[in-house]
Amino acid sequence: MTGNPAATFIQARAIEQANARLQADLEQDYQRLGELLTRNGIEIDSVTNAVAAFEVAIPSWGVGTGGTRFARFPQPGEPRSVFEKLEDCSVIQRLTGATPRVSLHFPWDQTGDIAGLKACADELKLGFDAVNSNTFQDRPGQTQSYKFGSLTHTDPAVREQAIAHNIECIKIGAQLGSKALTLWIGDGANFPGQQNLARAYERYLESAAKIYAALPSDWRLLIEHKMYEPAFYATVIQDWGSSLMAAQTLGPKAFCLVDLGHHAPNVNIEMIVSRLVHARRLGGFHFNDSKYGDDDLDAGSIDPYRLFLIFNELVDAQWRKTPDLALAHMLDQSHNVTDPVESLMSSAIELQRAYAQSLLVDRRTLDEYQQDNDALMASHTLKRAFTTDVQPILAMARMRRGAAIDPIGTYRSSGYRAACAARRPANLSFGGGIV
Ligand code: LRH
Ligand code: MN
Repeated sequence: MTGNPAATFIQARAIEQANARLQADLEQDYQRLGELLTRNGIEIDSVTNAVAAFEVAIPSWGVGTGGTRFARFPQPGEPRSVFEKLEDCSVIQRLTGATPRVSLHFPWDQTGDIAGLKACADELKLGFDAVNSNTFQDRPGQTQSYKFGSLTHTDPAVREQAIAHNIECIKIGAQLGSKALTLWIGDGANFPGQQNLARAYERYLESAAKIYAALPSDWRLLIEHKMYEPAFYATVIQDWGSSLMAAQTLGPKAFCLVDLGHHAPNVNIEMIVSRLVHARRLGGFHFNDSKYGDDDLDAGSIDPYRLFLIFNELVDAQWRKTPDLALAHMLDQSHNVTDPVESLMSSAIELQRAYAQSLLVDRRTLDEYQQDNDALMASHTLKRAFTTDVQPILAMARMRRGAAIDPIGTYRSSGYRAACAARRPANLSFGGGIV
């Protein structure tokens, strides 16, 4: 795998040189924040260590330029294969230190050389998180169409094809070291009456049980619900209730995955998170942000307080000693107007920010205000943590992991994108869709 631009352009030395210029100011800011937190009984290094240990997976489909049904405006140096996608993912990991794993999507990341893919990832010091199946698109040579659904299709031949594809994804994932399958299906209806809502759900449970039975013992099935799109009247796994009932029906290896963009505007997602934690069935997240629909915008770019409130529920669950809260954190975004590498780096950092702020919540005091029904002071206690500028903690966590104090600045001065543009002839397909 010679000529890997990530190794060439984002060298440790370049990161050290860039950090050297910023280190003194960082240490000053860090010390000042440390003094402030000490006054509130918080040891800054304990927060920095927790942030440094926080990891989120990169969606392989996120490093290419995304688009909408109207258009896609590719940019220079787009990755043309899963191998080039891994190169870009390793740049994000080198500069943030927070994204050591990649979540693949099949058949988008199909390659006849799975062993080569594993070797490439090993060389780039990347691992693989949950694999994603795809029974929401037909591909050339496919015998059964998914036009009217996949795992819930009325025709058993279509369901069998979809089940076989998911089992194939598990097999590939197992070769790559993944430990989970994310199962999102677009199955549903566009017209009232088009589908028997109850029977469709029963077909889902029957099909998903066959996929569940194929899971290796140490794997998990992550069920992803979504309110609408591509179905615009009813979606079989439309909400957290449908997902939770399915997980509880399938078995102990089935969990619910919360994609932030899969809810109606203003839905209280942190409440859903709290309920799934209570049910011991919260399996992970697809982080992104949205203003209207499943916009797949950068995490924390529209409503950072909502992101904070979600992490606040996770930290509160830890504080209440909720057992076995092992979560798969993943980003799931579509980058239509920014450099995907930059957007994914800043999104990973926005998750770290929300996590760090959640660790600053004075939970004992908050608990007292809640017991006393002092609504205002309870709200203020949360807001105080949210309004604390934790930037020095985030940068220090990166520096201590050998990553960049200023990832975007270091990336831009590395010339990586321009080098990729020279190395990867433009794929000028202006088609629609996410990839
Ligand atoms: C569906 C979804 C799902 C992926 C796809 C790329 O909207 O969130 O997680 O398979 O996006
Ligand atoms: Mn998703």
